[in-house]
Amino acid sequence: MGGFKLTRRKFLTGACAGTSGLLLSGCDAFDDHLRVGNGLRSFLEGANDLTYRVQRLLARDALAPEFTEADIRQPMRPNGVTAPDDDSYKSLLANNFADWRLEVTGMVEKPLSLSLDQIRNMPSRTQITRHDCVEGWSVIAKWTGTPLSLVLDLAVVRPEARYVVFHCMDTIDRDQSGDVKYYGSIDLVDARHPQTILAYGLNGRPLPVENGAPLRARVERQLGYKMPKYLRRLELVSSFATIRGGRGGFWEDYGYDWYAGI
Ligand SMILES: Nc1nc2c(c(=O)[nH]1)N[C@H]1C(S)=C(S)[C@@H](COP(=O)(O)O)O[C@H]1N2
Ligand SMILES: [Mo]
Repeated sequence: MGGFKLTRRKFLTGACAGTSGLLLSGCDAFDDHLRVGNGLRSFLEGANDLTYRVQRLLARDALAPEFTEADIRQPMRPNGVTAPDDDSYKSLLANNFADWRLEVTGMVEKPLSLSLDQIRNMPSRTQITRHDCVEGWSVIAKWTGTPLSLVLDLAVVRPEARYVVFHCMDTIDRDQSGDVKYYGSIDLVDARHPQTILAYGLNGRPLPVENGAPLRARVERQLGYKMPKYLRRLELVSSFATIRGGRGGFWEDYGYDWYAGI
């Protein structure tokens, strides 16, 4: 444990040495915050990834790179589940998602149930970004959707909420309790980040089934597995205790990092 702390301190000092004078003062403050007994320090030690700690303190609002139309050189590659064979999904699809609703539940003042039209009528954002999968491939594509922050504002998030959990419609696994549908989560900093959108459009067309129709998350500063497709419900929580294995996502419960910053 002592060794770990030393390594982390060294890393942070190194990270600060390479930055501008403006950020150096931030680094002084950072060191000060790391004194034993400081509340921030115990929070940091509870977080599960160094990138996460550094990003949250030094680059909360940094934007992921955006590209131009000319950079879109191939179709978006589908991955993971690409054709949910769940009956409930197939019947929603057969009706062009007219009966689909996005539920917003948990630690909110106003639980929501939004139709696709309601979501499409909200202000939108279009961004051309690079999707990086943990398997080692990347694709640049254009995504259109509603900023997640607007949906959270409509639902009025309670102060004790810390994470948004995404509940999906596709079965990714089966265990002793039955079908396991894909699930994942992000914190409220990423949830309110300007590039975090609930996307219904891909490369100028409606989002295809293989890429997550009718609605999928785009969380541009993290790897692909942090962007759940086939959304059906957003749940505001203060911990992952009630979310299956307790680590905040399907792949996380298999041992992947919860924070997959790029
Ligand atoms: N519901 C759901 N979301 C998911 C997955 C999945 O299997 N099911 N796979 C994840 C992974 S690993 C990646 S790389 C991206 C793939 O998105 P794409 O099909 O648009 O390429 O979706 C992510 N979100
Ligand atoms: Mo992935």
